[in-house]
Amino acid sequence: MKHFIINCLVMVLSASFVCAQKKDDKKVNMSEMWGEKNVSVQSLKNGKAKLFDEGNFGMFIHWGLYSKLAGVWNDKTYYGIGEWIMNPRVADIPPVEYMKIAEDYNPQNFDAKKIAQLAKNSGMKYIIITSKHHEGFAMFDSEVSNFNIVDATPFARDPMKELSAACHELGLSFGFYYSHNQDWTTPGATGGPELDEDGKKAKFKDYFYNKCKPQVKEICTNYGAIDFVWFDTPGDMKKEYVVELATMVRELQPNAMMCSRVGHGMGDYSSNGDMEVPTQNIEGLWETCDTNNDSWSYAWYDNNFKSPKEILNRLISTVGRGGTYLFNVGPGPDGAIPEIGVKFLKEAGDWIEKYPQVVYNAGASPWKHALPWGDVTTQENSLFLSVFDWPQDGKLYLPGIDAKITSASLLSDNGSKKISFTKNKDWTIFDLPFKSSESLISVIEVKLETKTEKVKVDTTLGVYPNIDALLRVEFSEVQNAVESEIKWMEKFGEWKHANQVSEWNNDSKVTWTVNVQQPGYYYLDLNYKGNDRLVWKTVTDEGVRVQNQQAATEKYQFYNMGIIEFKTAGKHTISVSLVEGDPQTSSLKAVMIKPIK
Ligand code: JFZ
Repeated sequence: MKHFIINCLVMVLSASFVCAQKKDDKKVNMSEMWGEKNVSVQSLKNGKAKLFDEGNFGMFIHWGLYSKLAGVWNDKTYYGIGEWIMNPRVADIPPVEYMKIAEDYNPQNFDAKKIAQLAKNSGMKYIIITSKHHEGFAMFDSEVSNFNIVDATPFARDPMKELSAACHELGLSFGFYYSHNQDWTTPGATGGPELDEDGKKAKFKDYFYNKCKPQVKEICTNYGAIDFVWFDTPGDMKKEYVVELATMVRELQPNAMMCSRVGHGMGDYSSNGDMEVPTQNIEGLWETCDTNNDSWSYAWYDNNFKSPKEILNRLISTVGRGGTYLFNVGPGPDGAIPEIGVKFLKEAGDWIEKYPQVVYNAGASPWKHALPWGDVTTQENSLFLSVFDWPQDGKLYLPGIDAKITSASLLSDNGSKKISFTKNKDWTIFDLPFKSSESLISVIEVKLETKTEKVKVDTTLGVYPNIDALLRVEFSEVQNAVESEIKWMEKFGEWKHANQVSEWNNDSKVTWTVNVQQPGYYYLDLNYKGNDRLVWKTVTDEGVRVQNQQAATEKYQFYNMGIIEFKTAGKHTISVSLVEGDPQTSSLKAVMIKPIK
């Protein structure tokens, strides 16, 4: 994991677009990432990580000079993450010209109280905001560099003072993002000009001691108690600098949590930065950071906002995997958060207010992965089944649980309603009303005789009679082929990733074990990419074979293979292999098994 994240950080700096990682690399002990080797996760959770661990939901804000540009330079729109606009890989704006933007930057509609109130109403427990991003512009009053919002702009206010005060007033926690390695307008910093004002070659050391460290000292002294210092993109920053910086933060703000992106294992928790919810549970303290549309910072064209349901889905799934969700908004040129983003967040917040037990202090799902209809979070003796896809036939199937259920009820803010359930082998089948009473996500509370952390769950993937089951390769056994995680950018800086199996040969095979609820016929779809046409063969342990040729493109897509039969209920294996086609360019991502209606 560590190597993986660092590879990707390096990749953000370099020009390569894809990085692959062997599955085994991912199994690195997570504790290596927290840095503080002597501090156990449990004592962190009882101490300064309590808010992070139990709150599970925070607001991230990307705000800087780039917000004024909104994705446009010299009348041309640059698509991709807006805060990278000055970078040579985007609009390539010379530092001197970029710095001039500050001269008429006046985000008059910035309202700290409104933003803090939005975070609170949205159910978030803290705010982490960019005090300085890669552009090098300080969004706070800095004695260290005049390139800051108070000295260099007509706005002339310190919005960080206002926001930290507003957060504290509302009982929210507060923290800063600070780009410690990259600073594109400061000589000597990574990505910065090579020569200083006197035309001499600048060193990283100069940037570090003249800007980075003193500015981090400022954000750690001038804003009261802060709860996070979120460093980013350490790249190949030398360990001695990272240690010096992290040590200073620990001295000045002993309660501030630092994320793993400080570098060299000095963080308190791991930050996964791929805008995606992991598919498998992860132990320890970690967060997924994600954004409310596609770019982190405001871009005029980017109105691809996640719906309230999507926000909740991602939040609940992150908590279900054992993590914390950091959700970003980008204020516009005027300093205000775009209206759609505000509206959707508030709707998500209204839902959380009705069902706080699903999110706050909730534990991970004992299934260790999402279920086709939704996801599970836990608390004491209760399983909370958050149903994202309400079943049309009045039945909700839950596989593999071997524990006495004392009650099941459909929650709602005007009283919960008991629901009946039956057992069928190792499946529990709940009887649901045909129509959900909740427009976003319905929650069923299943109370067990024992605490959920003691409960044994068979995590085998199910094949369901009433909903499509997705089997990803990360849940399979791979023989004679290579499973790896690939990452790529769709728009610039917009990361997508996939676990995939490639490097096929005649003996290659990918096998899933599944738990089939009802025997019968199902459609079988494969998700793959490749060239030209491919022939795939799927065989079950009952000797049923589905073999077919379909087209292939360079993008992962689902293709219908035909009908597969499970003759009996219970555990089965299904194995997929490549029969014809280029083994070098073909890669398989997942299998889908769909009930036939
Ligand atoms: C970094 C920044 O470059 C970006 O502008 C934004 O602030 C984001 C939150 O963080 O981008 C990253 C860093 C790491 C990964 C992906 C994007 N990663 O590890 O996958």
